[in-house]
Amino acid sequence: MAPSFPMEKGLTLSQDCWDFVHSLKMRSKYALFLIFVVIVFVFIEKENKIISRVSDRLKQIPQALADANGTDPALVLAENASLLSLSELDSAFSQLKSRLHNLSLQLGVEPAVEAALEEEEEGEEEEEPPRPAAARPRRHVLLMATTRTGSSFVGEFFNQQGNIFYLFEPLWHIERTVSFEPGGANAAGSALVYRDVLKQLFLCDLYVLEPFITPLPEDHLTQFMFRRGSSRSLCEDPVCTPFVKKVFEKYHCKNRRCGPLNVTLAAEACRRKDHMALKAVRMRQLEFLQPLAEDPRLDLRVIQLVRDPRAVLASRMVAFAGKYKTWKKWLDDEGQDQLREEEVQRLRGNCESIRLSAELGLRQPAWLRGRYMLVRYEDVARRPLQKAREMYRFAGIPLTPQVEDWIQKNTQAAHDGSGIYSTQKNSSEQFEKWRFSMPFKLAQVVQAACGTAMRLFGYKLAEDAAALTNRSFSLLEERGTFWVT
Ligand SMILES: *[C@@H]1O[C@H](CO)[C@@H](O)[C@H](O)[C@H]1NC(C)=O
Ligand SMILES: *[C@@H]1O[C@H](CO)[C@@H](O)[C@H](O)[C@H]1NC(C)=O
Ligand SMILES: *[C@@H]1O[C@H](CO)[C@@H](O)[C@H](O)[C@H]1NC(C)=O
Ligand SMILES: *[C@@H]1O[C@H](CO)[C@@H](O)[C@H](O)[C@H]1NC(C)=O
Ligand SMILES: *[C@@H]1O[C@H](CO)[C@@H](O)[C@H](O)[C@H]1NC(C)=O
Ligand SMILES: CC(=O)N[C@H]1CO[C@H](CO)[C@@H](O)[C@@H]1O
Repeated sequence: MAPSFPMEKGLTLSQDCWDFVHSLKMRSKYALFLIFVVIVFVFIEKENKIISRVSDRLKQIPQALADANGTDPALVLAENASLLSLSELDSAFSQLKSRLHNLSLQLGVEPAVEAALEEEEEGEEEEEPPRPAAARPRRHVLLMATTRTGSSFVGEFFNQQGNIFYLFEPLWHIERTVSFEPGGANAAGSALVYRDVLKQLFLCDLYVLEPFITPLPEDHLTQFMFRRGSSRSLCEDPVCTPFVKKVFEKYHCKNRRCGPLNVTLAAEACRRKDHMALKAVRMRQLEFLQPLAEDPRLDLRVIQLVRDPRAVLASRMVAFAGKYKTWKKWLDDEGQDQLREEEVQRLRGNCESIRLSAELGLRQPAWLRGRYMLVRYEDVARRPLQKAREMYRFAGIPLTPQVEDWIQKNTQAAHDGSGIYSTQKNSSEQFEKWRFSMPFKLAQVVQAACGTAMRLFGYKLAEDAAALTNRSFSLLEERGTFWVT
């Protein structure tokens, strides 16, 4: 057999193959031949992947540099990639390789071995008996959403599970630091930075956030980790260090006092947990995630959360009133004023980027196969437990009673108008509340700008004001689980 490959890998493969053979009770020489073919095929595949990944790296200059230098935004954004000399590129690339290698050693995985196992698993799904929980591969779940889509609530589904390291909106720090001035970073530039930071975070390299935190952490200690309290993993022992002295702490743990966050302790906790999940409303374009989806160390799962754009706008106009002054003015002016075209354009742009990502995901290109799931807020609101089970099944992580209990507790009998935190029976009322307070002309603008996306997601258009407020007329088309058409 191919002697140029590491022993470990060969052994793992052939061991699995033997198990396979035994389970099928076919011990003829044909089986041996088949195994040989499979192994050779896997090896060729791997070689190809490595080569193409290397050439991808070389093509993606900003990414290589960002990775090599712990994602220094100044370098990525200020420099014109074409100005970089080849030698700079070379050294960035070798640093990147070394860093990635070190990271995978720290994680205790030999990337190639893990990848080989994954491929086996996929090919022989039917025959293989379920692995014990401890031997399950580490999963990395990205909850990809936009604001006001219920992503904090859905994020809790993962935050509440003890063996998942969960981070709440870590990209907030990046958005605050990276400037979006004309001539500076464009949307693609920021997406590249977001993507690279996400990758490092998934690898438990939490230090990558430090340059983006203000004030800069000293000694890897910070009181300014955004919404630390929304991440159980950052507030439990041993990451919660004893509280010694009172210092100004912008983001603190909810139920207990902890010392400033020690990023090293957090990174260690991240490595100890079986899985990793994070929620991000700032990563908009699915296509940018391809390098993460193809990284065998990550075994990425992307859950895209969407919501009726009419409800999203209604909710944003309340939550971010300052940003929607133009809209308010237009509504109050009894239609005297035209809504500024740029506002409509922005709305359309948001809807379109969500739609394009969803269409890409549903198309299931090879790199995303089995890694993408689309979830509607409305379905979560109506059937939270069922949707949680579907998401966990998709992620390949067993759902614990801990999470089920949390969902039961937090979706029952909260008649405080907190929307999603209401019972199933009442939730249809709650999640559709916007219908009864939204002026029809506002709904019309959204329908005109977002019609294509709405049709894709199964949000029915309201023909007139009566339809919008008609309780017996549902604006939701029922859709299946994964929506693969
Ligand atoms: C970046 O490169 C492009 C073409 O490669 C050039 O048009 C542009 O002026 C450069 N920008 C800067 C800031 O050097
Ligand atoms: C990787 O680890 C080696 C040995 O521990 C060390 O010399 C090297 O500097 C590390 N590389 C990076 C980029 O951290
Ligand atoms: C943070 O935690 C690490 C790992 O336990 C420890 O070595 C380090 O001293 C801690 N840093 C501070 C400033 O306490
Ligand atoms: C639904 O909510 C209303 C109050 O808004 C309450 O009176 C009613 O009992 C609730 N129904 C159920 C089934 O919980
Ligand atoms: C409300 O919708 C139902 C179902 O589509 C329809 O039968 C009914 O006529 C509508 N009522 C009004 C007042 O439009
Ligand atoms: C490894 C590497 O290139 N590190 C550099 C990252 O960027 C900072 C400036 O922000 C430099 O000081 C480091 O030398």
